[in-house]
Amino acid sequence: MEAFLGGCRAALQDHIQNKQEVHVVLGNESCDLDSMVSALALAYFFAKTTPDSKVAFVPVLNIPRSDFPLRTESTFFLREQQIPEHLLIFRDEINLAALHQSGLLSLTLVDHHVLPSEDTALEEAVVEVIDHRPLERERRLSCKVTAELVGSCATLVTERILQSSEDVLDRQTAALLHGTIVLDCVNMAPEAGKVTPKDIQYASLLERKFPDLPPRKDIFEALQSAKFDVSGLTTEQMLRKDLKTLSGREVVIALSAIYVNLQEFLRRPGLEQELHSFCQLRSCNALLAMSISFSEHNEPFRQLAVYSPSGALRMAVCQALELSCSPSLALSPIESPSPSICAYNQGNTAASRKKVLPLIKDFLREWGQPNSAGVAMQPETTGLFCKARLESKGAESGNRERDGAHKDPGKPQRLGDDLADDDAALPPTPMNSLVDECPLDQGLPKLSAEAVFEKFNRIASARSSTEGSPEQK
Ligand SMILES: [Mn+2]
Repeated sequence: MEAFLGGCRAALQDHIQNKQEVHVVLGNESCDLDSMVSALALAYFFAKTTPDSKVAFVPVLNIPRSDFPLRTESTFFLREQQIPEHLLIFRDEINLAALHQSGLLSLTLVDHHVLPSEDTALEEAVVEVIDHRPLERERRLSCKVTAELVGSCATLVTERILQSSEDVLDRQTAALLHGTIVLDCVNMAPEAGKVTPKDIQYASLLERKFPDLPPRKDIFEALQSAKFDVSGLTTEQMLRKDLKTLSGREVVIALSAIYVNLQEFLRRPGLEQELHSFCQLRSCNALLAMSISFSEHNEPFRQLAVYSPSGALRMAVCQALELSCSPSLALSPIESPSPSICAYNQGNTAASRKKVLPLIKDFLREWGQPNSAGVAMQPETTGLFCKARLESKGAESGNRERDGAHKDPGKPQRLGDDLADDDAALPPTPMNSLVDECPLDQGLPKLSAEAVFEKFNRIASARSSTEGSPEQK
């Protein structure tokens, strides 16, 4: 794998110069471990199985290189497997549109199957799709489609490789695929609702072929903690790692998920200045930092902090959150290092960011209205606001342009996180954010016979409902 990656950049240059075909294998824009590993492994497999080909096979990570440090589980796993990051090719290092315009591009999509709107021009270049979510789009007959509802796209890539040529797989590639399947399938625990029989089949096959692969439990724990290990990140990177931005008529509020204890975060040196520049850079008027950490018994613990240089806005946001009744966040104030930051423990641990987003959307609708212009809302007003929220449910799409969630322009959309938050029609992708909601939200699951039974029922019915699809392989 490493030798293959080492030659990719030169091959790419060479093929562009000599006007020869470049076949790019592209993961989705979240560039999570599954997307990265599926792209690397499949491109490697293509290159190995077509040795005399005039085509250059190039895996491309679908984020700018500067965002890669935020994908902590991916950087960790590459280090573990001794694959240097500089060998990788990122989306900002290859001009796919230009390649396509000169007729040199063919594209295989892994871990997604619908290109984002900015990339629709590339649609004609797609020759193959391997994805593990329900298909949303019919494709041309010439496009080869593999779509199965398994826990990890890496499972389908492993299947593809092992079914055609067993000897292609080296240990590095096998370790990458195996670790990804184990992480995506939550250590193959049926009660987490991710794993399918096929994931188990291919994880086991990899283990049989490479008996020295570390135990699943060890890999899972290492990757899971790397995923939320933000200790190596700057404050700016921590805030950017899992960020959503909501805009109203007059103000923009950023919501950042942070994966440390809030007190620890609030102790970071120069924090107020960092928050200030973060907001300024993104034209945000306020920042809501939502933290989740876990007790030693794996119980989730949520806290949140509200920052705004504007006292009136900060107080109004705090009041809206404190007085919210659907859901009640059960906030209790904790000490903060600065008057421009209000910090809370959040008693309601079930109120994920997904549940807080509508509160902020409603707040933005109210803010700047005649009855609250420029001043903090009074409790009575907020009471009305709470009622208004219930009434406005279902009518939300009317306000889409103004109040709808939109992504931070500096950061590519993260498919997995956004589904429940905005109205945009995005393909469903696996969850990446613990703050939003994930199978581990309530801590690691306990195994029960009912859970296993329920899970297999679910798989069986998902199967029978997709079997009729002509694109199913
Ligand atoms: Mn995936």
